Amino acid sequence: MIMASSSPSASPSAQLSLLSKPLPPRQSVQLLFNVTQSRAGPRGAASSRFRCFAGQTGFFSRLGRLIKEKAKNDVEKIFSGGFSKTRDNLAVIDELLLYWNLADTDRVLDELEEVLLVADFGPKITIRIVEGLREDILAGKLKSGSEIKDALRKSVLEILTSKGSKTELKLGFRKPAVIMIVGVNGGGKTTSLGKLAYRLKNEGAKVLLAAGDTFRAAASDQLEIWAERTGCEIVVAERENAKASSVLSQAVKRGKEERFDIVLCDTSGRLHTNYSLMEELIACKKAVSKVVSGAPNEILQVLDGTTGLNMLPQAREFNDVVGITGLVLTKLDGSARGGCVVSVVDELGIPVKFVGVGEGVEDLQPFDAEAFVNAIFS
Ligand SMILES: Nc1nc2c(ncn2[C@@H]2O[C@H](COP(=O)(O)OP(=O)(O)O)[C@@H](O)[C@H]2O)c(=O)[nH]1
Ligand SMILES: [Mg+2]
Repeated sequence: MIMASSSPSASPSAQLSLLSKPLPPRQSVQLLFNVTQSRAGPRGAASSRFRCFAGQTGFFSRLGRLIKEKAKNDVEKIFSGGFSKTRDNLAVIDELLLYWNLADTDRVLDELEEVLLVADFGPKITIRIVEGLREDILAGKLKSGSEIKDALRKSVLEILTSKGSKTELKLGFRKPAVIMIVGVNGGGKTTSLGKLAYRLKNEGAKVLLAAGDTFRAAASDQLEIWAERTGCEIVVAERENAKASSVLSQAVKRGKEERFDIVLCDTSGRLHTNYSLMEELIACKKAVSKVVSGAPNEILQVLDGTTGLNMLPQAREFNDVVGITGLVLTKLDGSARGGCVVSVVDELGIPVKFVGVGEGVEDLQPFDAEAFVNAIFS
């Protein structure tokens, strides 16, 4: 096993966090948390949140929480870039509702249905939303275009929060926490892993990358670039045709010995229909759990947002085989089909934990249902 080491210092942009200079992991997390607390104002909610997470398992809870909290500060970015195509697509709704009157209800709702389908909300959800609106309009509960729009936003938010509300990373309490990234080829696994490493590192975690994509020679080179970019260490296979499970196992062993906080495991892309490759994922999961009990703490499946509803069978199959704890929906910047986020959560009941909104190091947003709804229906 070659343990390639990258530069230990964070890239200049990595230091653009709330800290002016890098601090040791524990200290920086604590410091950042205090900043979050003071931003939240003097009200009780923030201080009780602090007490609640200050136990022995505090580090990982705080980390998962912090990353989520900070998403709220990133909302503007999602507005300005991430979901712009979806938003443009849904902007027709405003025009539709501007001239709405009761007599016109059927035509307006038919058109609304079409707009939602084009944005990939999926037939089931689209019908549920539109019929819910029709009922409320006919019952006299919604009396204007803006009330209808508010009701539409509320129903989307309700779907997202009732089925997929646990969007924080759950990292357990043993070090290192292990996160495995899985999915089909080209979906954005390696890129998302790199962006996640950047976020975690910025929050003060000591992160180790594991190049578990042993099928393609170029795959570990790609991950090494991310290791350099984010200032993280990396473990790569020492020989060709190494088993992915043994690379991941070695990485987690090193993570344990050297007190890393988190090991991020990349894996090869595989079609959900390829049985032997899916078996390999099970082997990876087992190998990792032998080193640290309870690991992997998260198995995140990366889904390509541009494939829209085609991602559903893929996600179901991966979930059946390895048990997916969260989804990462990528390439939502390039797609007008952001509504698929809603169908995926509703159909699978698996929370979307992150969304990819670009190729840059900062283009991975922790998923926040309210911010998402605001972004697409602004
Ligand atoms: N626009 C955009 N491109 C992305 C995003 N995530 C990944 N990509 C691109 O998708 C391609 C495949 O990504 P990669 O991480 O290699 O996929 P993998 O095969 O699943 O590991 C690369 O060109 C990435 O830059 C995203 O959120 N937005
Ligand atoms: Mg890859």
